[in-house]
Amino acid sequence: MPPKKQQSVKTFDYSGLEKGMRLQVESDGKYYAGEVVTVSKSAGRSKAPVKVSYVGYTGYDEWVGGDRLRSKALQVSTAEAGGFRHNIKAYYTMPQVPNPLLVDIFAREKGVDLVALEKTVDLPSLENRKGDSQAKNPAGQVPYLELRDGTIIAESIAICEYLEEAKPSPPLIGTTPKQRAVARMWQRRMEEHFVYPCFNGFRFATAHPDYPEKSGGLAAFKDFFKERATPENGCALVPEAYKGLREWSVNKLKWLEALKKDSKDDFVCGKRLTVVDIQMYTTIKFMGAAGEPCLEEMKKLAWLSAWYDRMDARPHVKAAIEHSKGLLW
Ligand SMILES: N[C@@H](CCC(=O)N[C@@H](CS)C(=O)NCC(=O)O)C(=O)O
Repeated sequence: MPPKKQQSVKTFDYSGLEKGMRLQVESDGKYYAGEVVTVSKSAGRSKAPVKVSYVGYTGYDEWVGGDRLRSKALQVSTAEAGGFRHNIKAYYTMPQVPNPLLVDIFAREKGVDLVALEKTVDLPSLENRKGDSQAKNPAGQVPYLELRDGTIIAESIAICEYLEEAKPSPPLIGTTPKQRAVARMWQRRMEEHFVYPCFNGFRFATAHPDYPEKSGGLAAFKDFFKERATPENGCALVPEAYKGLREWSVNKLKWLEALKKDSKDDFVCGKRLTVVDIQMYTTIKFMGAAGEPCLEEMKKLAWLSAWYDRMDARPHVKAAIEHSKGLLW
């Protein structure tokens, strides 16, 4: 028997539609000129969230879904039947550590339930660096997704991009090329000059004789990366660089503060939450709890401190932090 043809299911992102916008509305198989009256965010209206009026006809306003609309502002993505989440077989993670926490918060903010797909990989026992886990993700780290067709998607930002494309709404990168480019610009800036100097400052410090007494840090992490950041794994530890890397990451926080302190921005990328806020938040949260200087230094910076409190207060962030309890908090 030939394989069953998979049915195509469309997902609509209505966030680009605004009151008064002109669009085309289908009625009885014909498209008419219409106008957006309102866009509802209520769950009860999710199948037909757009109230439209027909231009030139009064009294025919109705609630419709994306299947009956044509507009450049309406984003449409096609997932296989059952939705894209159905295509994810497992989510390999250890919720207590920063990169999984980034993906966890991103998924929760998007309304994607990854928790039900979680398979915990035990990092302390090096489970991630051997056997099945290492075979699946040769980079030897978490998090990563395993799709039903066997594809592995590792690298936290690649996972976030995948979730964003598969479920565009609510957007955490962007709905237009310009929005996406601006969000990615901020993400790369802060990753290059804050997140990775901070991560490597931590990794290298744990391998230095100063650690933890003179350097600050936690005894439990002493030499944690000795069998991980090895030449065989394509890595190196450069213990003597730890102070410079810490300084670099804190300098970038100060740089961001100087740019933002007189702004009305609530988020790094401007007025909306994007992936960079989540990546920075999870880095500061974990590294601060691990005794790295970024949290204490950030508390001296007014805009960043207020931003961090805003992130902390988000219901999905709180839920993810609760889920990640047991190691450093
Ligand atoms: N570039 C990777 C980094 C992943 C990463 O650093 N994972 C850490 C946990 S936050 C890990 O698996 N550490 C254990 C190890 O390196 O052995 C990503 O963005 O996902």
